[in-house]
Amino acid sequence: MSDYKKFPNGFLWGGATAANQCEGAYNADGRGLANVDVVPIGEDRFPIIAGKKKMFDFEEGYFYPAKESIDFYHHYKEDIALFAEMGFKTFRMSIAWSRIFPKGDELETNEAGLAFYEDVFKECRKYGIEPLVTITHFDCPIYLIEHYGGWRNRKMIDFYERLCHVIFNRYKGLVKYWLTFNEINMILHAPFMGAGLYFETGENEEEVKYRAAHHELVASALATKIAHEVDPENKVGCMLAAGQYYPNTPNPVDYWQAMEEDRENYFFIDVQARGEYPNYAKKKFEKLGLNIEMTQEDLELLKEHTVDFVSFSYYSSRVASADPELTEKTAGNIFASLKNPYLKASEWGWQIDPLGLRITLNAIWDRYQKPMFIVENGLGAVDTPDENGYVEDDYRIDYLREHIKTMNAAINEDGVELLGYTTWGCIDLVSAGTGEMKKRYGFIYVDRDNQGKGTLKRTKKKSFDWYKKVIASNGSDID
Ligand code: P53
Repeated sequence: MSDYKKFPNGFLWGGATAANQCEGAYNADGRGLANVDVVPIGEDRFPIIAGKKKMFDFEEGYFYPAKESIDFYHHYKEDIALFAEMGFKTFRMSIAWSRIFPKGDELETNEAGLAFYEDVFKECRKYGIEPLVTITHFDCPIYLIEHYGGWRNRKMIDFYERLCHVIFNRYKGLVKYWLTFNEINMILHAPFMGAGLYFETGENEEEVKYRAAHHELVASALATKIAHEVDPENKVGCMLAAGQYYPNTPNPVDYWQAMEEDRENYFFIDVQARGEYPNYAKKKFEKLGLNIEMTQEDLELLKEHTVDFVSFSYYSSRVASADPELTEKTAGNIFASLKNPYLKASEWGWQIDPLGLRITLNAIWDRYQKPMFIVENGLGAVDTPDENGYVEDDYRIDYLREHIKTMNAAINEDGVELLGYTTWGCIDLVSAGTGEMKKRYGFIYVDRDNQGKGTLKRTKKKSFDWYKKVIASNGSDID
């Protein structure tokens, strides 16, 4: 791209992880069990559907990949040193709620859990790495699901509020950037993740989901309020699983469908960034007869405590059609959409669309005019180490390079405001969608396979040195 220019000074280059996908040590030092611990491996790992068995506990015969994961819990010093070697300016990670409140509703905190994150943040600071912390990344203590029904219950707002008070105070001066809920729109697609929802037969699932979403939105506004009160330096962001919808054809009904699908996702950010329920959502609730209880106080909180920035994950664009006959979906994606014939796909069928990132950045910027942060982007691929354990992952470098180019164009040619970029799974970790280790995103290879076997040894891939160069040149040298 001929117009490739410099990235802004202070641009936050880095990588992203989530507690349950890398920490392991699921019961160490008093940690409680969470929903993310009890999902097995495989495409069909979220079997919580109406009328079916609910999985709240470990079961014989199942392999739970998150139990040990890549054991970041015991390797964080080594891992952060490697991130520092790449020159990371920021490191995105999440807090496991059940390390701090093992059940979720207690008044006392688990000091060992709090101390662990304090050590991790201090380790980051030692190298000048700014932590970017997701308060909940798909995790919810099992106890809260069993005893309160997860986020369907209003009481969850209080428990989350308590968690926020504790972490904002404890980590004041160590953490400045916070994200309230990872991929908040995921609640509509995989409601057991994050929201801890399961349904009874015959229940109005749509109503339960939007009620739980309302609780999360209020909790997010409260988090923003508390974060600012505790430290005016704090910056709080929302987080969307993004990817603009394209109409399948120029037929206006397809355009309309694409708009509707976009709204289904942007709905959450409309509330978090603008401070009120958009009219189209109110009308939808009315039309579907959904009863979502909202107090005057809720609405005031939403209005007064909007987020400071909008963050999102981007893996691909999506395609919408009004034609019910069209069913050829992209594979292996919770957000499965129609297949786009103009795009290639990863080994897991996720379609690759770098220009779609520029389109998405512009769509979000046009909608909110708030600073943005790309907090996930990357290629899940099978890596084959050579006899020395080295992986030549040119495919990953190509993927990232093409996305960095369009990101650069969005900043320099379109004028969007972008704070930073953290690639997903900067060190290989467990896949959220399938539980596999085989689906790798990292610059650092971890010796562990789908069955949990391996030495956990860390080895730099070819992309490690490439990303190091990208960061050292502040994005000027991406060859
Ligand atoms: P995996 C689906 C679609 C888009 C984003 O996903 C998604 C998912 C969940 O699979 O989640 C985000 O590991 C999520 C991360 C996750 C990453 O995308 O299935 O925030 O936790 O690991 C990649 O390849």
